[in-house]
Amino acid sequence: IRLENDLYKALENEELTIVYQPQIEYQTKTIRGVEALLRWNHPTKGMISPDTFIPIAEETGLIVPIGEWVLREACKQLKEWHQNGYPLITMAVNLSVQQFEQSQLFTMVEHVLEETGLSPEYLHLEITENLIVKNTERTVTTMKQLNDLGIKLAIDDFGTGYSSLSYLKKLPISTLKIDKSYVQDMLRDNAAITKTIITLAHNLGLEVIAEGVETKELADYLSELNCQMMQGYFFSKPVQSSDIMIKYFQ
Ligand code: G
Ligand code: G
Ligand code: MN
Ligand code: NA
Repeated sequence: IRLENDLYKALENEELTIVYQPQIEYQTKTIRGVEALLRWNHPTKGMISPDTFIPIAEETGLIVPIGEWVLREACKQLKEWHQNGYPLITMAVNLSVQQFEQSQLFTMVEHVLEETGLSPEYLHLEITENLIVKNTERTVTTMKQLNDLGIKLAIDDFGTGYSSLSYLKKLPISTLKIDKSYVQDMLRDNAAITKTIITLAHNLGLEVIAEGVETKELADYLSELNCQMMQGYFFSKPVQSSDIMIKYFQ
């Protein structure tokens, strides 16, 4: 209850910040995008992980204003980088199921893009298989509207949910993000699941991103398997926007 009350104040007290994790094309060693990840700098408890407070935000409905804030800040940041002449990278933002249950989600996203002047093609929205399992008329309509506008949809933590695969042909999905648990298992088992996801993505004409890449050995292995897009501590932890500039745009 305490944390819940604190979270109500966190937005207006400007205790929330966003860090960015690069998405790297390994073959060319270039940054192609970043993922925006929320952080809460609590006044007395210090940094609180999203794994702790996102569930509270989802239960209380606070994820709706918080999610809108993240989207606006992330789009503003990317537009600023583009305007400064930095590489035309993309911005990935995580969306919770509760945000999709809002009938205004599409209008909100459209409005944020207009307001920030960011072109929709640079925005990637990450959803999970939980949303796919729901498969309500509203979620399907919203996904199609977002896609029609030019926004790309990525399935986060792919392979960890309980959905069937048929949605990949029916819904406008652009990208599969291989969950870090599969990526990190690759060197221990025969990489069967990761290999299968990469092949599945290629056969369906989807992009594939490996998450949780922590070593060069893993990066080289993924590259051999024709998965070039990677995200993970081997390249960078999620960092402040200024660190992205210093490290990648100079
Ligand atoms: O960044 P890690 O940095 O600890 O993120 C932990 C979890 O929190 C991940 O599952 C991530 O998807 C989720 N998360 C981080 N930022 C956001 C956000 O802005 N919105 C939502 N819905 N989830 C987020
Ligand atoms: O949105 P998603 O559930 O994919 O959130 C990504 C999570 O993975 C965040 O908590 C982020 O900080 C974390 N992460 C990113 N790269 C690595 C990595 O290389 N190793 C591990 N263990 N976690 C990572
Ligand atoms: Mn994510
Ligand atoms: Na993930």
